[in-house]
Amino acid sequence: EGIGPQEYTGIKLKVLEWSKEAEKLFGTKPELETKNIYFVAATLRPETMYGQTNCFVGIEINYGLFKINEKDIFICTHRAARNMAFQGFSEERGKVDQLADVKGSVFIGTKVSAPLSKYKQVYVLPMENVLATKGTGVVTSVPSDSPDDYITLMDLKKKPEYYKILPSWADYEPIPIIRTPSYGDLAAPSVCQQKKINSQKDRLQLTEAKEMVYKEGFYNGTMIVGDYKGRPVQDAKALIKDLLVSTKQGFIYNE
Ligand code: A2H
Repeated sequence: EGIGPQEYTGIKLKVLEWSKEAEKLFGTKPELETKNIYFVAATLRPETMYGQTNCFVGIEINYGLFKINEKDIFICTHRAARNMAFQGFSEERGKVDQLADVKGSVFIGTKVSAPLSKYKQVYVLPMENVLATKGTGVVTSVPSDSPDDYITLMDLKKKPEYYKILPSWADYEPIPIIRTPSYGDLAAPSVCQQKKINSQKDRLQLTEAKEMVYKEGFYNGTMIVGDYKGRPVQDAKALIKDLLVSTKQGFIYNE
């Protein structure tokens, strides 16, 4: 990470059906009934959104429901909502309108729709390494191209009861979306296997894997799905970011 602001693409994952716990808290609130509620994830790789298989939150992290305007409510950390309020998201500059404050665990099992993904509905699942201090505190998961996302999804598939999830919530396969000369069409799974990474606790190995996959994807990757199929990732990245923003499925978020 360099000096100066980091530009993320914010991705809006619309709530389709609350988890049992969230339903108890929010399902009967009249002020939420007519609203569009979104988990907002921050990503550096908008071109990978075709491969989303789920959405991650930290179970111990505090999240808020924030009123953005008359129609829309965002779920993210307070820190991110405050930054957004200073970036022109709220009606009044710097004003944060928080409707609820809950731990991430409440959301596990919530069904959402992820923009551009081949899967029409995906689930909110727990990840151990989500930082409350980065992005929105919500991470959208692309196991084909993110070693962190891949290994976390494998952990969840292996030990659903330990993570307190239903096996069906993690029953999604990585989608081949980018072709690379060195690691094929599923770069993250291929590098994780090559480096014999076993779980999301292998932090050092994962950091290396992340670097390898990121570089190969960015410099040598070609899109094999979606609106810019056949284009190099280097060109597709900005085009897909613009597509997400112009269709209001995403937005630019700086920090
Ligand atoms: B990336 P940087 Cl396919 N805690 O998006 C932990 N990780 C977070 C986070 C948080 N609070 N907020 C965002 N991130 C993840 C896609 C992706 C990402 C792919 C490959 C690599 C990759 C799908 N997940 O990131 O520290 C998000 O995951 C590798 C760096 O600001 C976001 O982009 O550089 C990235 O980390 C931002 O990390």
